[in-house]
Amino acid sequence: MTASLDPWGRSSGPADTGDHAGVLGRVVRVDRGECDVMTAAGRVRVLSDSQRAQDEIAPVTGDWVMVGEEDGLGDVVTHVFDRTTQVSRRDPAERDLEQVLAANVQSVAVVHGLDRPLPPGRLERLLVLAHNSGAEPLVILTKTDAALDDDTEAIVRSVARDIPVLTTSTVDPGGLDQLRGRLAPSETLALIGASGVGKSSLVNALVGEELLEIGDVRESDAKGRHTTTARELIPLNDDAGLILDTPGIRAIGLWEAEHALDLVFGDLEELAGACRFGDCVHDTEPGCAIRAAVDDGEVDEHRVDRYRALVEELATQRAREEERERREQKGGGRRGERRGRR
Ligand SMILES: Nc1nc2c(ncn2[C@@H]2O[C@H](COP(=O)(O)OP(=O)(O)OP(=O)(O)O)[C@@H](O)[C@H]2O)c(=O)[nH]1
Ligand SMILES: [Mg+2]
Ligand SMILES: [Zn+2]
Repeated sequence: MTASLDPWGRSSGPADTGDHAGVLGRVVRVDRGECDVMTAAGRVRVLSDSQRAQDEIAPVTGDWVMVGEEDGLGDVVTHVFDRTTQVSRRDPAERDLEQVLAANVQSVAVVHGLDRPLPPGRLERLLVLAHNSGAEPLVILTKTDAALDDDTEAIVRSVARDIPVLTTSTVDPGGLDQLRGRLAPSETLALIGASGVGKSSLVNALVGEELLEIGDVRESDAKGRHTTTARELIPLNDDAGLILDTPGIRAIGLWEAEHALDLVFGDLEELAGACRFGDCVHDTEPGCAIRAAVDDGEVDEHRVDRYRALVEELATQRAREEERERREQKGGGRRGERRGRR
């Protein structure tokens, strides 16, 4: 079987569909226990309870899957193909679990509405999360028509360093064309960001119709109302790829993202290589190259603080994870073990 069964005839499927029985499709929407899968025969609603059925990982939006019939259950996801990328965070409800937000995307856009400020720490986290997925990160600043008269855009550009920053609005065809131009027909772009920043509005503007529900924002601080509740994959016009819209995220817990810190903190990681002690935490150790750079006014102390906090958070989480694995090995393993992705 080849990827020619791709439902849209353009979004590249799994490299090898192997000998799995059933029908190939891509998950376009996930709700509790059920999901919509686009197959060559159209969109089907299926049970996504593959964890129980297959002792497998649960499918998420963007996954390539096989759909088959199961006695008494109807259509179910019978297999989830390995992901080329996955956007994930620490589950806000269960701190020791990974929550996958999107799969098989080629780029991840951190979306921000210029009608509100963006704390640098929040952007740094979102960018690390985006980069950690294995996909290309970018920043989309929307609502240029309603922008606060402040320096948000400048702050964003300084935090983003080498990452592309696009500015647009739902009433700016130029910005929208630029965005369309970045997305090859076979590619998927995931949108992440806080509620109310204009993710779904952006999708509607790109599609050219009011496909997704849009919510207003609170007047006092432009906070959104969590209008979007499911992660959904939307194909744009034939020559413009697919977009994956997500609900606004509040908690941006990073998950096993140590190696992704270099995207926004590459200069600090390089400096750290010159610290006298290999395990320097850049606090009060003698011979700390990062502290020296702060003293010389070369790097911003607050940025160093945020970097140190992230390093520590990830190390703590890693230690907990290792401890849990040790416990589980003693206990004889568990069902539904999370699959490695790299
Ligand atoms: N002026 C202006 N308003 C916009 C623009 N884009 C979105 N909005 C408004 O911003 C509000 C929130 O838009 P949504 O698209 O629902 O935001 P969202 O990011 O999808 O929010 P959640 O689904 O809650 O995560 C709505 O009132 C939109 O009309 C824009 O470019 N300009
Ligand atoms: Mg939305
Ligand atoms: Zn140091």
